[in-house]
Amino acid sequence: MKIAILGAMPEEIEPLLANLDAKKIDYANNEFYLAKFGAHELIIAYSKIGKVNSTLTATLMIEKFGAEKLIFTGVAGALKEGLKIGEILYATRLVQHDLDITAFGHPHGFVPGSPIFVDTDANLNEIAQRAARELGLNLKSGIIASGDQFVCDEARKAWIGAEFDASAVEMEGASVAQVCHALNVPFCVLRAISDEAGNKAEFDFDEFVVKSAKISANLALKMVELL
Ligand code: 4EZ
Repeated sequence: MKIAILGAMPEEIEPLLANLDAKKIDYANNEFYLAKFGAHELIIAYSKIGKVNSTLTATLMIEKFGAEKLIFTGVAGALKEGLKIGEILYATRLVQHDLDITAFGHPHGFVPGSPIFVDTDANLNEIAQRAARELGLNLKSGIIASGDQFVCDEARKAWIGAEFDASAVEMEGASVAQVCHALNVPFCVLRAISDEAGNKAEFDFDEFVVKSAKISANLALKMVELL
């Protein structure tokens, strides 16, 4: 099977590439890495940060490179008290927290023709849980909210958490979800916590991004072993 593993930043996929002998293809201002892994063919890329970049890369992985399933791996800011730096979750569903036509009476996150929340694939989430057990990881789950903003503000953090009942915040998951939903490709989103999205979150992010990204990437690779 052709399986896409997508991150947003180099740090989020480098732990994968370190373990593989991959061939690099440059296309559309992106780098795509092709590698064999057991019976599977992997397509690995980092999209660059944000919803637009990740939309493009996810679409290319599916439409140009033929990915049949997609695993997103990376880091996120925690919105809930119980989720700490270094812990990891999978998204049950994803929403765009910055999509706003509320002036017309619509709810936050909604535009006509698209669902507010996109669910991740139950089968992949099941495999993520099995993979986590094998690695001895305590895999949590929850709603993930995405937007084109690094959240490092207590008020914004509280609002996103309350409005969408979201557990974590990042900048790509919900756009990748829209792509996979539209193209009928099963997908999941793994995110290890790098910061708590409050004041000065950027300092925690810088300190923990590499370590947390590695935790998520390892889980993604273990999932591929079980697929
Ligand atoms: C975006 N990613 C962060 C990109 C940071 C620095 C040059 C994940 C993330 C995140 N996104 C970790 N913590 C976050 C937060 N508090 N708000 C938004 O996907 C770029």
